[in-house]
Amino acid sequence: MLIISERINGLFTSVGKAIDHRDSKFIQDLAVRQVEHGAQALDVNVGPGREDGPAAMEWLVRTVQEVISVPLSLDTSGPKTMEAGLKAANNKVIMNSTTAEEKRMDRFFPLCKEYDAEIICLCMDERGVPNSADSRAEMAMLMMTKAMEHDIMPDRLYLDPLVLPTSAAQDQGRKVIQAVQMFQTLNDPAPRTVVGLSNVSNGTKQRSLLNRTFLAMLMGAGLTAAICDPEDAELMTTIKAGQVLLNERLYCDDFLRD
Ligand code: THG
Repeated sequence: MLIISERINGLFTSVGKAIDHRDSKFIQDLAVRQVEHGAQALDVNVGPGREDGPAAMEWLVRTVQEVISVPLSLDTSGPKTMEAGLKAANNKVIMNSTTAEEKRMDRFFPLCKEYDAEIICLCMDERGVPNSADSRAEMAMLMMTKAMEHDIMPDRLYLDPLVLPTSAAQDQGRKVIQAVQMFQTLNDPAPRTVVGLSNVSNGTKQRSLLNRTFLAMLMGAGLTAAICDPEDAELMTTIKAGQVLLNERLYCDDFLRD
């Protein structure tokens, strides 16, 4: 399971302020802490409604790269902000993300090829989020096909079924789990899958409990990566226990130690 930290995101008030003030120390301390807690990649997002998107992304990428060397997941829907991040990045990059909208794919897949990046394919288009596992798989297949037309092989992709808040769309959790299972049948070897885990608990009182329970279910369905908070200790022990139970981590009595 690839653990991608969700925390370098201007959506968090403190991070948004740090980006506004170009507070390198705050961002660097956070990035280091995330990696120390087990993040194997960092999702970097300058936050919504920003006029200085490209400049903020360039600064954010340079700032975190001074202290950590894990891959970055550049989280933006803006092509200019994305390109600023791609230009500034030294290490492996995951573009987060294209959707199934034609104009987004036509802009983002060439960038993906040019910068030799990996890319997350998010199951939504101009009509919104598909309402079933089948329609998510259909949309994932469409993005995979379109990527291949741009000479991007399926092994460069992460398919994201798009997790919705259980407080608002309770019927979607099961459909997302089914979609993760179906995605793996779309190619051989099975395509990788990713979710933005904390979406599921948005607007609820039991965020951590819902996050880790959903993650355990998704791991059982074969999920390969999650954007989540590695500082959530119970989430991290759930991941370790899941890996032991799926025979992906060697069992020993002290399996929580490493
Ligand atoms: N798929 C992909 N990328 C994504 C998502 C996804 N990126 C963004 C998001 N979803 C994953 N990251 C987060 C980050 C923060 C929160 C949820 C998901 C979150 N934040 C608090 C909130 O909104 O309540 C902020 C609280 C605060 O201000 O402290 O929940 O699905 N590919």
